Amino acid sequence: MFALRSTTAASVRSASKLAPALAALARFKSTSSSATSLKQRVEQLIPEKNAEVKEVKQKYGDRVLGETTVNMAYGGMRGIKGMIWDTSLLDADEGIRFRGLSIPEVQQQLPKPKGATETTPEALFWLLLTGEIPTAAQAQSITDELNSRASLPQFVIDLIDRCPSTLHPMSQLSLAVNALQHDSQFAKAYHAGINRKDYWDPVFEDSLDLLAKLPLVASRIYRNVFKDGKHGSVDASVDYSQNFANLLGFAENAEFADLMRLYLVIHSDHEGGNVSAHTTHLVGSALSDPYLSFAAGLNGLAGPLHGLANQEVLRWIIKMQEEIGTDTPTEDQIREYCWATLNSGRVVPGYGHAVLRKTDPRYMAQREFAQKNLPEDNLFKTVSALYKIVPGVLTEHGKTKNPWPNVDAHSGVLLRHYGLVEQDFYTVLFGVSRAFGVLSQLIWDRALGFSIERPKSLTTESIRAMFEKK
Ligand code: CMX
Repeated sequence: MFALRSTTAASVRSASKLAPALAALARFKSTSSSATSLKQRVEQLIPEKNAEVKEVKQKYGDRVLGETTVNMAYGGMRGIKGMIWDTSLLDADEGIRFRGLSIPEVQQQLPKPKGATETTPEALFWLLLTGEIPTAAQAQSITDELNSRASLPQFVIDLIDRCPSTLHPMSQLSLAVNALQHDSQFAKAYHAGINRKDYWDPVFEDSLDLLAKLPLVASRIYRNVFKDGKHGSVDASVDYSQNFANLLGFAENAEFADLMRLYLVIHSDHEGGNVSAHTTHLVGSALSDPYLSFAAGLNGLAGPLHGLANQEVLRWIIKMQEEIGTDTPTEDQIREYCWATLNSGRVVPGYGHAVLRKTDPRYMAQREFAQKNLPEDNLFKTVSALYKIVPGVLTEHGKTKNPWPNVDAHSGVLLRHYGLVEQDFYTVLFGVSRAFGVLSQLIWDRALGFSIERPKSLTTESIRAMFEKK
């Protein structure tokens, strides 16, 4: 990987520039097995990754990644290759891979807690940060670490409790995450004059603190807005998803905890260009701390074309059942309802994607969970009927580039089956999961010294001037 075979003067110069990084890599290789904590392991990997990035930039820094057309500039920068996101990569046909692993591979290869059928976001977090499959003990060490950090400052509790129940749960989540910034270790370290080489360390600490606190924040919002306003506490003997299930009020149902594990794993990361990931990365590039960066990402996730689509899907299906007057609509009735939605100038929520061109494997993972655990659920049957009908309708409609379902088309029916029926809360669950992905990359952004983002914008007039010059 680091072979420097050329004997030109330039390559000798670059080889000598790489020497310290290569020496650090050699040190890393000899010490990797002694890593006991995730933080230690990340610290060991940083010199290697920095050496790799340096090498790639030296070798290929002048190469062109792709062209940008005028349509791309007007069309939401779709497909422009302009950022680095190492934790996951999205293929239009195959879907997401986390550090090279597909969702079924993640489900198969990552450790599971005793008695669980799904792997955990803690194990995934290790994979996202290191590119390595954790042992059961390593995954457990993240669980323990997060459990030990799970508490909220009183003023944040008061702040959430004072929100009117009419304030959308996503706004409450964003507000609380911004308030947690009060205790940002990165912000304090920056103020105290930390060396830029060490930025990643307090960003790592903030990220773990934030991940640990999110179930407490999210469940507090849920129980205030939709339940009795009574709150539980974190049980140090169980994993993150079981704790989250308990805090939400679903302690009794073991299947629900497994659903949470699946949910939190599959919604975590979807490469870097989507609105929530890109926003977190962009705001972080100004050295805003993880709380401020992630809160910004959450505000993007709260848009109906992005994460909020999961609440829209269930709302749309329930409205369809109400309007048709049955919870077992026929295929013809469903088709007619889809056309009515399209003809009234609205989108069919849960279908289409900016990158994907086939069924989202996150949809398939949830479908398999439903086939196993709730095959007779009427709403699941309707979701399955939609899967049969909507792609054909959207293809006939002729606008969308991808008529297939995305992740949001399936999550609501699973949550509803277990009694989590409050659609306005669904995007909060997406937000808790998304933190695992975007914070992993944010730690690497600072470890690799990524620059402040500043792409070039143009005016319509300047585009005319470019191409209409005599
Ligand atoms: N229903 C109706 N029309 C749709 C559509 C859908 N599900 N998906 C795309 N289209 C339309 C677009 O609105 C666009 O119309 P105009 O040309 O009139 O503007 C046209 O088809 C082309 O769009 P596209 O290139 O296929 O899709 P985009 O990359 O522009 O947008 C997305 C992607 C997801 C916003 C879009 O498919 C959509 O609105 N889907 C429904 C909302 C949804 O499910 N969002 C969740 C996505 C996953 C997530 O982020 O959580």
